[in-house]
Amino acid sequence: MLKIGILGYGNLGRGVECAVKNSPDMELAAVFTRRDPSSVKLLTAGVPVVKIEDAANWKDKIDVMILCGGSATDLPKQTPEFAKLFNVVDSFDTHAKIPQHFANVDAAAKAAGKIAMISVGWDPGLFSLNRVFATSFLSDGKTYTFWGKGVSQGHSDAVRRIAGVKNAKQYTIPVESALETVRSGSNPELSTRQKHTREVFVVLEAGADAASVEKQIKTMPNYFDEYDTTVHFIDEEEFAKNHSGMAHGGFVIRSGKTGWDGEYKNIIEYSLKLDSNPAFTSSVLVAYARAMMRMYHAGVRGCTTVLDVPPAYLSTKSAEELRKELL
Ligand code: API
Repeated sequence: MLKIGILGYGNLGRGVECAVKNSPDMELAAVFTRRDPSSVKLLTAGVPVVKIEDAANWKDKIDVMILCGGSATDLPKQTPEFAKLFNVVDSFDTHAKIPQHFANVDAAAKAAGKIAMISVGWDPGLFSLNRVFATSFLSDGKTYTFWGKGVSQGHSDAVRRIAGVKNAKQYTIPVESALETVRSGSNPELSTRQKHTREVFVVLEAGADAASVEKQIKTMPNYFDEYDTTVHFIDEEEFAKNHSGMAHGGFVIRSGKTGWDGEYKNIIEYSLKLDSNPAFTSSVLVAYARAMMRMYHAGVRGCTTVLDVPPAYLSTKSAEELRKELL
């Protein structure tokens, strides 16, 4: 049995708890929180909730710590810090900052003799794998990623970190005409702005300055500055009534040519339709935690990503079963 720790008990943390429950080879050892532990009610009976400051006491009692904080401010600090004590998995999703985050986590994990895996989920994660597959199989072509329409946890979290914001939800909306052109195989040049728009619903704290919050959202680097973003200010009642969902999904599409003179046209499309973005991300995190520990036992140390994982390591089935049933 793999002993799993969860650090951060929000939507993602709760999702990991559910995914661990449904994994026959894992058990939840403890949940670590910044909040007062007595205020955190788990779904699993009998599992301790521990203050994050006391995590070091659990050093030898946890095989993998799954970090469930946000990419905007939590993970850049937490993942390197906890990689000194535990084997860690995170879902860091600021694409532009992945190389720096990887270097920080790699140094910490190698110094401690631990393994780590960053940027696990569906994008980055499963979509990254599909971009690598498609680009390798159709070397003469073009790859497109579309998200939505759906709730980006990363963007919603980033908005909630702005002073004066009480609650926020961000919808990523694909530009349908761009998606259609791409599906036709015509390989257009599309800028970031031409592929998606973003829509944000914000509940302000009393006395907060709406104009300033709107400006901070629209100019936020890596999250909003390259997009056309609409911001709506609403009250808590409307937020609870109309914005409680967390559905998301998207597409990775590559069209490319094969043959002597590129005479054959091919389109690869990978698609996800998710009722709950964090619940799905969590089940990806848990499968990669299993795979990461197989890599650890094979001698791998330092930071890794989904691109380094042999697919058979993800499964609870044996290599023989996989060859017979899924190959
Ligand atoms: C978006 C995507 C979503 C990726 C999924 C996940 C998240 O703009 O909607 O934050 O929800 N980047 N990384």
